[in-house]
Amino acid sequence: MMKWLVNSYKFFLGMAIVITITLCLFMMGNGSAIAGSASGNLLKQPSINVTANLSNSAGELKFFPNNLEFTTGKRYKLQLTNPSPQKHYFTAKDFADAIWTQKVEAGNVEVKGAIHDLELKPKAQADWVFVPMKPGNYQLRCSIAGHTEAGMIGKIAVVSGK
Ligand SMILES: [Cu+2]
Repeated sequence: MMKWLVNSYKFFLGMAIVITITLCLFMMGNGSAIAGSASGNLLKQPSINVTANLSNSAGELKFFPNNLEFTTGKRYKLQLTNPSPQKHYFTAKDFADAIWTQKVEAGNVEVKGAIHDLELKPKAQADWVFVPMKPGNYQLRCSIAGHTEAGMIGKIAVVSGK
């Protein structure tokens, strides 16, 4: 009888510890994403610079490169340049929904908050600073009439950093 009591006591104590650890891990997991964007810990991380061009000086309707890859939980500065003689868009709505945008810097202006697409005039440059949150494969395109159809498209992959 006594042994049974001790064994069930151990069992319940073990269960309680497992549940407590699980709850703690769950809360830490949830908290880190929020803490990352809110507390600024992540913002102290030096950014990983990635460059992409919208078209080129010859005016080809392509992105250079047309394949981009990012990792969740890292801070990036995507440096976009339009070296062509006409305006282009960097449109990636689902990608924009899968990241946390810190800011977009262009000229002397910093735009904070959610961004879905950027229009770059000829010779324009803009830096998009963000932290990818959700892994997935996302479509990139230029939404100027006819440009997507002409092949001004690309792929953006977000891979899990865990
Ligand atoms: Cu275009």
